[in-house]
Amino acid sequence: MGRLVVVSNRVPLPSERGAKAGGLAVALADALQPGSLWFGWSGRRNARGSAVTHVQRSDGITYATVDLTEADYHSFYVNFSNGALWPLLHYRLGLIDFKSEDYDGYRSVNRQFAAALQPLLRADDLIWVHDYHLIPLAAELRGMGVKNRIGFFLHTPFVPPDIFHGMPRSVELLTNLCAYDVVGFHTRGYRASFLDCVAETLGIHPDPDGRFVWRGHAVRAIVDPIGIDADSFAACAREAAKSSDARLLRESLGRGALAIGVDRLDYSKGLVNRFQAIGRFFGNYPQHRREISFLQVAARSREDQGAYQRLRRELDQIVGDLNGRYSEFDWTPLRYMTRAVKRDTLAGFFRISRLGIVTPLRDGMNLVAKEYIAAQDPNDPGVLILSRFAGAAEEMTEALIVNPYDADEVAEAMHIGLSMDLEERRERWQALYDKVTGSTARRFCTVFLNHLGHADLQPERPTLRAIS
Ligand code: GDG
Repeated sequence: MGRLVVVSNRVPLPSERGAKAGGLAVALADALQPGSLWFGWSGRRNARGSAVTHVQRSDGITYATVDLTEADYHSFYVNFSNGALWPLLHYRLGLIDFKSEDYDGYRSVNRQFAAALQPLLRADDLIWVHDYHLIPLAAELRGMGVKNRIGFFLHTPFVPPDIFHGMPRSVELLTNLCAYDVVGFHTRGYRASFLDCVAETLGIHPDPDGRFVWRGHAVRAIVDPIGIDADSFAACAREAAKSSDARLLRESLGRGALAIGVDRLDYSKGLVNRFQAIGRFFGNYPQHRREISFLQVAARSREDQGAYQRLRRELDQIVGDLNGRYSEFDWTPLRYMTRAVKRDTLAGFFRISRLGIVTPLRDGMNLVAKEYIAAQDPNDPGVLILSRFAGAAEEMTEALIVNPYDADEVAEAMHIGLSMDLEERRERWQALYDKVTGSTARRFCTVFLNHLGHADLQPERPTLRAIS
């Protein structure tokens, strides 16, 4: 295989990794061998924009980044990527704020990225592009004569045609995806939605393996669920559960148990519904008051967007109402933090929690569900409550699967989880742990790169049909 070139919107520069190290850097750790290149945005905004490429090396890996102008940052990143594509891909058509000038900015930044990346490429590089910010990148690179294998992985869900076409310029975005050799999704459902869009919109009928040809170019859509490095997370949790932070947290609970939620502060994560369900739980099951405290860590994100500012205000109010209503002078039902907590500290908190609450309204995968399972004590594991609308629910069927919109159902799952006997907790946890350790970050990378590097991308049975 040739050199691996990873492209993502934000590059986690080694010099900047702090408390919130994680995400893509952890997922790709095994794939990023010395000699690899990681390209993307530096996170900086200035007047020069992408004119200069900054290069730094660490552990044999080259990190090449460009800056964005203030105008590009707003149109490409804030307005189109996060203000239009993100809600679209999470089924929230009502939140889409589409402006054609933002779309032009999105295309322009993808062109700038392609122009900055192209001179750095070698003929046999394998290029792996990540996420919705960069859908047009392969089309731009192809336009510049780049013939390398290029793969794309979408970290969010993909939506059915009726939703997808709610977005202006959707056909252009779809055909842009067809400029990749491999397009990866977390679940069978997302891939099916993409292939439905291809069939309905382009009149092409992919074969059962997700292969099709678009304008002479062979494309393959694959299912490749992302995972975590479960062994190292479990080891980290074992140590962190002995730390002073975990001890202080446990002491603060008295004889009560802990339920934990950890999410970016994002409307897709279902925090409003979750807090309503917690209120319903204490209302419907008063016997559990004082028996359990909820801890929600919701690190602030995308704070320059109106939808996120409104969400934060709404959550502040719900937390205030809930705690005002149910608190006792020596017990708080819901502890709510909007700043990030260190990764190993979180692992320890997961381990000492009796319930893990993961109830997004939509989520591509949700790694917290996997981390919670990896962190548990095998002798006394906690119970995972998981939304049916998280990609993780396709695999993690032994969790208590809930509809996050149904406050009564989520409250009941909390009651069931708290009342569950040790034998059932162990059985469920073991089955989930086997899945989490079998579908790791390493496997995710290997599967994708095998398809990108070795797959015979010629469709076996291409079937082309024009729209009549
Ligand atoms: C996107 C997709 C998909 C969270 N708070 C803190 C913190 N975290 C860590 C978690 C976890 C990661 O961030 C979040 O991953 P998720 O998967 O839950 O969600 P997104 O950030 O929305 O990620 C998602 C993912 O891409 C991968 O494809 O699963 O569906 O939306 O690792 O533990 N880490 C630290 N402090 C925090 O306060 N250190």
